[in-house]
Amino acid sequence: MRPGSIRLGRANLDGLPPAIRRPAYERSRITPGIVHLGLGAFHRAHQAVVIDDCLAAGAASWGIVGASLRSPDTRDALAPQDHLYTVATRAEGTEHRVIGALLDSVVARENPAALVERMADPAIRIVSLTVTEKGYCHTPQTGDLDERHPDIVHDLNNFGAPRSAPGFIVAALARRRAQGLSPFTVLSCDNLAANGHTVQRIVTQFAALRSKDLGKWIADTVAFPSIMVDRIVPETTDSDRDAVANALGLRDAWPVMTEPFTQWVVEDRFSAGRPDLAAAGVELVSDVKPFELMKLRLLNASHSALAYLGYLSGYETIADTMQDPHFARLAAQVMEDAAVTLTMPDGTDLAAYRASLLKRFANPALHHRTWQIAMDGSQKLPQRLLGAMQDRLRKDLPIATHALAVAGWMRYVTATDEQGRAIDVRDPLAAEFAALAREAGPVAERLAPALLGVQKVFGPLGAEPRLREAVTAALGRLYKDGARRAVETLVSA
Ligand code: CS2
Repeated sequence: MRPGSIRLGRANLDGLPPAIRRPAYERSRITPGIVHLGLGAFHRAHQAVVIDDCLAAGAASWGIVGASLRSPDTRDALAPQDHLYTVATRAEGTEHRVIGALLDSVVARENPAALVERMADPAIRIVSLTVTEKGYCHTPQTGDLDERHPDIVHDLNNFGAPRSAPGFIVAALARRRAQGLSPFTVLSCDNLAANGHTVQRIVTQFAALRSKDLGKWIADTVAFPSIMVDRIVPETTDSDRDAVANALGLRDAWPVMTEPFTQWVVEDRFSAGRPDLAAAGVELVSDVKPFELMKLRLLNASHSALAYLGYLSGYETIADTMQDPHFARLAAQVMEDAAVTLTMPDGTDLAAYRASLLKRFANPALHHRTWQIAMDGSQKLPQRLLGAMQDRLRKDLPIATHALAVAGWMRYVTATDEQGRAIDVRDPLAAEFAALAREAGPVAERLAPALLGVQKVFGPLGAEPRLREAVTAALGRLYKDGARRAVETLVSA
């Protein structure tokens, strides 16, 4: 038989090669305490690994039920293997670990009422989310619920059978309140600015549209801790699946690939208890904001800069991009410029953090595509790049580096690359950007102001004369010289 033609599952865990780490607990005794919305690769390589450690330390009532909001793909891949899957950690070598923390999975679209019911189960004490920035149905620039978002309009009219993450949370909380149950903690694990506060605002705004009392009850009783999460998790490819099958001698339909580094900083405010996260390496703090901003403005900002400008320069992955010394310098410069906008608690070594990010980006074992990170820029720009630009302008500091990154995004969302080929732009506002680009033509003086006028992304900052000037000049260089030369010129200045 071909190696890996038998499927990973409960029955063959004991037969795995000795080098493969497996759940260090009796899985049949584990019961669910967490419902997680957004069962993607990031959750499975990050939070689920931490929970796996908690379960091994004896926290048997904190297993995870995962929900995909739309696609059945993850459930279809994992259900036949008893929801076991492999995390492959890649650097010089690869380490494999089979995770058992995920006990079950559901597809919200197939039966939304059943998911609401599961979330309302008194055993569930945490509802966590990784639904990506756009999954919050909010306006990234202001942090408010987008009341005209089609999913929100739908959910207000179909309260018991929602589609959106805010819709599910509010429906389940309403159910708990009606049954006299205490609420669960809502834990947003996405890269939003002040994620806990932001999701609290979105959820209470949604609830208040339904009923004032419900909105107030949520505001008064539900905890929304903010957190900072960090682990680089590229999309799994078929060759990754083959490599994992070779290591396991069994087929895993959806393993996840990641790096050795992992970090989770959590505000310690839970309304219904939590597992002993500190024992599993989580940093519990009273205020996570400085760490969140540090990560968004150093890691994610330079990631986005590398993604847009690297993609335009023909680089497929972040590691390829980092091999070009000018781009490595660009990433360092984005971080350096952002660092002066941060106020960190005593003892934080920002220089060491920056150096470690550059090393992580350069990890050649991770095939992290620039195209993947380039996705959903409209939802990412404000917290990654624009906040730092605003702070630098306030201090009268130059913004040329960040302006080139924003111009790279503009050039990218025109949907035509430097060779005239189409770019597959994935963004909720892609059609609006393409229309603006068509109207403006490839002329920086027309395109930059047109895109800066998109309020949902730029808000009032788009009208700032110094920002307009810097971004227009950078876009002009991209059109004239191309992204590689423009980056070289910037970092050599
Ligand atoms: C990336 C992040 O896709 C992206 O936009 O910048 O997913 C990044 O890899 C993670 O935030 C790292 O923790």
